Amino acid sequence: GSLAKKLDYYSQFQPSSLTIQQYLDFGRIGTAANSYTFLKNELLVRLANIMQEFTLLPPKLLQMPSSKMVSNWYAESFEDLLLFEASDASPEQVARFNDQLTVVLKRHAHVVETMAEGLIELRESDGVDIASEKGIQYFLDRFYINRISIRMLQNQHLVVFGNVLPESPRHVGCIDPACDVESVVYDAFENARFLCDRYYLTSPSMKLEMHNAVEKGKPISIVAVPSHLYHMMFELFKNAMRATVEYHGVDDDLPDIKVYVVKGNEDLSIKICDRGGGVSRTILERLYNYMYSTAPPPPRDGTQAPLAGYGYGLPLSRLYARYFLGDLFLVSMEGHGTDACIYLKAVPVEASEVLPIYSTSSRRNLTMGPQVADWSHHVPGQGNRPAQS
Ligand code: W6P
Repeated sequence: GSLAKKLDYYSQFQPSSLTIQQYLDFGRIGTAANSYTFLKNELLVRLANIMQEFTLLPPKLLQMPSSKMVSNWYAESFEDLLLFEASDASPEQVARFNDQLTVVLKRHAHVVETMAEGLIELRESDGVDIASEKGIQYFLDRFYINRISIRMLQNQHLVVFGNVLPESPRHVGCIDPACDVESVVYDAFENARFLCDRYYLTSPSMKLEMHNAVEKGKPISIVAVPSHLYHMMFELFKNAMRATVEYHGVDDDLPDIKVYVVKGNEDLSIKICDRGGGVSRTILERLYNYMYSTAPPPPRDGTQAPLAGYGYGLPLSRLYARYFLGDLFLVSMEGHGTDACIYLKAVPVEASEVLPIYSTSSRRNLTMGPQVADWSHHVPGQGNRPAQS
């Protein structure tokens, strides 16, 4: 139909990555009309690029009611935005567009939970082979980073040119041009600690060291989206606290969680070190795995949800870090503790959006069947496998 034609058309274009500096400049000196003209095209391009990949998911997953719901939301929003394709940038159109963006944002509010239900449905209905699991992991990383980027564009437009209020007068949209890293760290720590105390009746303390290697002795501030940084820190603190309390027991003295924040010329680095006993490398890999991390929601019978360990906290936190060319790593020593490292670009012109592009190579990554092993090792219980052609 005409929807499929438009999808084909818009998915031929690569999304335009913006740097955080460009977001900032546009928020300061851009006009509503220019923002509207850029956005109505760019949103269609970003939506089309990911909708094409959606169709390459394992058919079994696509048939699940939750996946169908999510896919329908994307189709509805794509069609809603197509209505503005040929319209001018008059104040009336811009106002209508802003109302439409508000509807779209709301429609997609629960995409992550709904996709997670789809995975549960899939697992319960039939189980997942390793090739499908790899395809799903590859897709969801791209799908969620695409979603982060689309919501960033929409929020930014609505705060700067619509009637959504900024968090503070200093903010440009959801960007803080002078984000005070120390206060975000304390904020995330205090809120994680509140949950930890409520759940375990105890919590570890934090030791924080700040090193500004660029402007020695000055507080560390960067251009950043504070809500993204908060999300990552809160998630890592919950995990570090849970490990610490569970490894040492509620009656023991708990070792501090040590946090280092360093600003260099290129990187802003944060390391969160716990002495919660660590995890083996086998388990560490699973922490980013959407399939493994998908547990049914905790019963609503008054039993408290555990502090951490369910849901998509870690894989999503890594996507928030990667979104503007940063990254998140976990380094663990089983029997001792875990270090979590976040790297962010300290220079706003270098912090560029990382966006999935629909192409033959993404198609291959999503649909390729199991590949013949090209590394040999012993698999317990299977002996050595016969050679395959
Ligand atoms: C752990 C497991 C983990 C994940 C993320 C952050 C900290 C920690 N500590 O033991």
